[in-house]
Amino acid sequence: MIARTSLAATVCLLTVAAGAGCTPETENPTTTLRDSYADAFLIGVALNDPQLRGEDPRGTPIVESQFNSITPENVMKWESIHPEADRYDFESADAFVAYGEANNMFIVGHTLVWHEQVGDWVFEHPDGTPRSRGELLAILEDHITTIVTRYRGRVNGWDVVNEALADDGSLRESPWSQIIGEDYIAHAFRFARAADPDAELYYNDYGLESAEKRAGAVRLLADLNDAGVAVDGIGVQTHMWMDWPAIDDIEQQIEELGRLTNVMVTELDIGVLKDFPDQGSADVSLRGDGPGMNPYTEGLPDSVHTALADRYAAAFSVFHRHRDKITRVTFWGVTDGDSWRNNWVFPGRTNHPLLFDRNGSPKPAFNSVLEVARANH
Ligand code: 9MR
Repeated sequence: MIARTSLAATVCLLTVAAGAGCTPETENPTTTLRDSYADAFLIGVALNDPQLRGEDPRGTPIVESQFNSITPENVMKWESIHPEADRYDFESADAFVAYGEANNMFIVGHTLVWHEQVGDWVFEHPDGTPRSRGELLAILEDHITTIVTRYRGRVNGWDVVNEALADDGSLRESPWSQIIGEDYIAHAFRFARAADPDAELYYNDYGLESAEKRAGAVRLLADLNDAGVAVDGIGVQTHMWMDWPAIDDIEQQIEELGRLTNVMVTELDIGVLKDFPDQGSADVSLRGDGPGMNPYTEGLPDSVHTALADRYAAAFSVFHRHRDKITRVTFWGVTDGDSWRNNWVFPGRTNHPLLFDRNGSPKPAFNSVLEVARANH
């Protein structure tokens, strides 16, 4: 558990969570994440359903005080917003956009095209036979046009295509690539651009710290450019572990991609548990088990808090150094209890990957992120 040396420091930690600054004698003056990095990049966060309605007593004060950009963790995914061929459900997505506007936040739409969380009806006829390329393109156009038009001028940027690359940098085998072919990506960007010419359009993926996969992203951006398709930025998800990736690889990724387009860190978190089964995957469908895979069900030891704080500081030092290339850093969840990394890769697995603990209190990692900004001023 966190060792708290004085009541003043404890009060400080709690008031920071509620958005107020404080200056206990033991600490530097505290400010918020978004203010600390105001001259570097936006600081975003992914919201779950209660949070996007401002109805999470623990998370909402943190969201409204610490962040200036929001991404919907799930409610704009295909199966949520377009569950059946002739039925869209905009209720949660509407609430998300209204919440972002009410709080003057930069609003990101996530995600228009992905191979996960999309119903079989998209790719198959009711009798199970596959759709043709023409049919699937028409469905894709209807989906993107309907959603992007609805939020035209309100959603500032879209993750248009998510995770289209395999780990070796080749095009991922998915119903999108198998039925339409690799130009499904170019088509998706064209449909989105036509529906809202002023929105920023992004390609988003994980694992681009690996040179092999990143080479695929570089090829993809070049191919899109050759096809006359403008991409406004690349999202590097940055789902980290304590020992992966090397900080130098993060830096190389930002430098290399930053020469081509804007870079956004779109899904930042740092898992404190054993990476499984292979380094750098954020594949939600992974399942597995093994010894030593769930050591912190009762809380995080001080030593791991400190190591996590150091790891966050190292990452933010790189982000800050490359603030000319990075437009936004978004955390994938508000508190540890909200994180997708719990129950992954087996039920009951307890992770602690974010800056706020399960009570909504800032962790040492929160202060270390603020400290990087202070030190660089
Ligand atoms: O955090 C999301 C989790 O709640 C969902 O169950 C899961 C499947 O939709 O997606 C998680 O978010 C993923 C994101 O949309 C794309 N990159 C990987 C993220 C973590 O798996």
